[in-house]
Amino acid sequence: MARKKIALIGAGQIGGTLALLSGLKHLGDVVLFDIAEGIPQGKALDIAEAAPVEGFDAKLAGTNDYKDIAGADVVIVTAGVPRKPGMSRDDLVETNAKVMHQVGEGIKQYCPDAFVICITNPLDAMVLVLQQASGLPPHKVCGMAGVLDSARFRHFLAEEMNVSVKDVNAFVLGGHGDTMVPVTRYSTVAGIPLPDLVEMGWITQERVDAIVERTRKGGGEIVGLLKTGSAFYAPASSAISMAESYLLDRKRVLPAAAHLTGQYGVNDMYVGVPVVIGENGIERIVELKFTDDEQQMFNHSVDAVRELVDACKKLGAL
Ligand code: A3D
Repeated sequence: MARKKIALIGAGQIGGTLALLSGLKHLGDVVLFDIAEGIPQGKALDIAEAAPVEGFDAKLAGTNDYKDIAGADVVIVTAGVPRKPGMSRDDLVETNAKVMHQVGEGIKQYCPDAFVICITNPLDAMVLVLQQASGLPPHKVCGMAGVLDSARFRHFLAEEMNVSVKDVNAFVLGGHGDTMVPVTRYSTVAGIPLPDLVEMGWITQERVDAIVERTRKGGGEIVGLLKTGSAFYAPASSAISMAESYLLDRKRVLPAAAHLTGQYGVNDMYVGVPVVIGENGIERIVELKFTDDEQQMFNHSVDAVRELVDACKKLGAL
């Protein structure tokens, strides 16, 4: 059986980490694409030279030519600009929408059968621009944010309760911004929901509230520390778990920005919801029953995404 091919559009901080993780996890051959000359070539060669030490056989190539992504099974898109301190994700709309158009054209021409995962911010709007520009069916194009936001939530909860991160499950839904919705009722430790853990005295409601707030601002916390860019290790790990679920048909249930057609009362927009990812891409959208409070928070988050989509429409990007 031929090796799978993973195309990484954008060879920056996340792109380079994605390439290394793809090698370490034996996902397939990797092509790193970037408009910057030398960067994708240099990173590909550097990671190829790690392969004998790590013991993986993937071929790694760097390129500035879209034709080299031909036939890719998975495309992960990080092309664009990240946030600097003081910037919100929304400040990136104009620049990154143009980039999504170029990337969409490249995908349309060279790998129309790929499963595409967008990471470029502002995520929920950029994935819609990318899907439309690529012409791929919506179930083959999704956005990574929920796995990362949930991983942040899981990390903070595990640290607080002094338990293994493996046993902490959590869902963060809605748009990838400060209005995202960490759903505490569906967040568990070994199957025990957070509200029960509060009753059991494992964690106080005040700490849960503080962790929800820290999760919402998790990206900004890292931007503030790094000063020159945004998070890249955890975003790369998160996207790789989605790619793996597609390539290995694992049918994992993960939060992802998916194209909604009426679910959760949302139409023709990408918003973070739980989905099943398998060999057919986004195979199912899981519709949770929200409480009134949760529905209100979710609607508020969807409104923030709608504003970004409208901004893209004004710019002529959609
Ligand atoms: P960075 O290290 O700057 O890499 C971006 C790369 O894109 C650079 O190497 C650029 O040369 C390249 N690039 C720019 N324009 C183009 C183009 N037209 N075609 C191809 N390549 C191009 O950024 P990063 O890797 O840290 O972040 C990448 C994106 O991910 C940014 O938009 C971030 O805001 C976003 N991000 C999203 C999340 C989510 O959870 C959704 C988390 C972290 C970062």
